[in-house]
Amino acid sequence: MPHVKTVEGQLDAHGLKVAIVASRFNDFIVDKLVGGAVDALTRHGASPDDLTIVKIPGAFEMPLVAKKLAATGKYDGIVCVGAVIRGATPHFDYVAGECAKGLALVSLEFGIPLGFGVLTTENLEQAIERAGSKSGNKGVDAAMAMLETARVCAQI
Ligand code: INI
Repeated sequence: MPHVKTVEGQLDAHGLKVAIVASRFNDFIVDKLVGGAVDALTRHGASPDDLTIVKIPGAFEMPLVAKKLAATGKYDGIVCVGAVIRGATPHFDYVAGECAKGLALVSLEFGIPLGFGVLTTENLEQAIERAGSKSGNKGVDAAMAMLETARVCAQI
């Protein structure tokens, strides 16, 4: 392949100010995602003093809080972690859909990197698998995606 100018983000979190928005609903799962996000960011150089965890009731409330945080201009990125687990009613679809759609809008409206670490699973077992067991930790993945995106955006 010929040499092609390539822009890519380094996974260096030094100096980054990051808000981690975490829902209390299913908190025994979400706490693992928060831990994963904090661990990933600090292992890549972020100072714990530059991280702020913001707790909210549920995934439905996440877009508004992310929007308020983005509007402060204080953060280089936002990591959103939550767990929406399907129940017996269509509630899941409304909560998960509005959460994902709203967060995408916030990211675009404010031009802020936003890691989407909200699990949307059919059952509790799938959520446990993604919160630090056999399918990894989606809080880690969301934090790393936010970090890489922040570093890419800084170069564009
Ligand atoms: N919120 C979640 O974060 N996860 C869920 O699984 C969930 N379910 O299944 O209902 C959920 N509902 C609460 C919702 O996010 C709001 O907090 C609530 O409707 C009040 O506005």
